[in-house]
Amino acid sequence: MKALSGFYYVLPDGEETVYACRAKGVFRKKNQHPLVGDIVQFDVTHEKDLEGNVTAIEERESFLIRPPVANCDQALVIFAVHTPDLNHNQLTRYLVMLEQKSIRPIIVFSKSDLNDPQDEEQLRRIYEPCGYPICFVSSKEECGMEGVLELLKGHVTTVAGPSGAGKSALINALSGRKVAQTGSVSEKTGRGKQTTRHTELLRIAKDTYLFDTPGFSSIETKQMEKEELSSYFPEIHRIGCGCRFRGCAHDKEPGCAVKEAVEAGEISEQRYQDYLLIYHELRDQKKY
Ligand SMILES: Nc1nc2c(ncn2[C@@H]2O[C@H](COP(=O)(O)OP(=O)(O)OP(=O)(O)O)[C@@H](O)[C@H]2O)c(=O)[nH]1
Ligand SMILES: [Mg+2]
Ligand SMILES: [Zn+2]
Repeated sequence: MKALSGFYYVLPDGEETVYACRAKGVFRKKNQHPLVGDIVQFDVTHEKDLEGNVTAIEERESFLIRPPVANCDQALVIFAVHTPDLNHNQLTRYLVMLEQKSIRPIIVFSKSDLNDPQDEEQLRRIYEPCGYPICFVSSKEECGMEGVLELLKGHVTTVAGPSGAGKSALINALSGRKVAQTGSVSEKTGRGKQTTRHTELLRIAKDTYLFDTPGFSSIETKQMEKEELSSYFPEIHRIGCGCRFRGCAHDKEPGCAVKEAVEAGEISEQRYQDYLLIYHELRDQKKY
């Protein structure tokens, strides 16, 4: 349920109290660590003090390193439009990372009470062609909660996004009580203050679990071949079948259906530029 200072908090099946466990020996040798969300086996060492040892980790259905979670089937990618200002490239890197791990992204634009009237339409134009659900929410004014709750029902979902985006505030608004600690956004730097320091699995309704996770200001997109990248952009992947050359990188090639779709407004210029930026990064890192 939670990992903190070398302890792994384990909730036995059907019980209410967690055991503080260590994970020794076997794991260190294999350089393996339990992740929050893991299904484990453990031995009780002190029944009275609720202490134990994790002895085995069951095979994971899915996992992420940033944020560090296991066994979630979808993710709320949470970004504010203002405070902190939306970074499209970072948002796309989160989406790519989730596609890479076969975890379904749900885009959540938070703090809608701070938005300008044209924001929603503009963002929908950019991200709707991806095909992911898109939600606009205000935790402060408790707007948009039903739509998100509907998408969460029966799932184990992680939140992901930069510090200060309002991930913990949204978890509190969704569950109707204060289960997660919230911080603030620095006026000086415009960044969040890294309030959530550990990952924790929270039950917010029957059969509905959410991970609260720490924010990451940068997600790197490295561990893949450049040829794989377009398959993690659903709208580019779909249209890319129509390019003249097989293996078209959608960069400078003639007869590129993707570039035509960008010109026709079917793929957003923003997403295309973010694709190219990451593509060139991957291409150049192979040079040395
Ligand atoms: N105006 C407005 N502010 C919000 C809203 N949701 C969150 N905030 C503010 O945004 C700040 C950061 O919120 P958190 O929920 O702590 O952000 P977080 O994403 O969990 O950040 P980390 O834990 O650092 O990763 C706090 O000052 C919140 O009050 C909202 O809907 N509207
Ligand atoms: Mg938080
Ligand atoms: Zn192409």
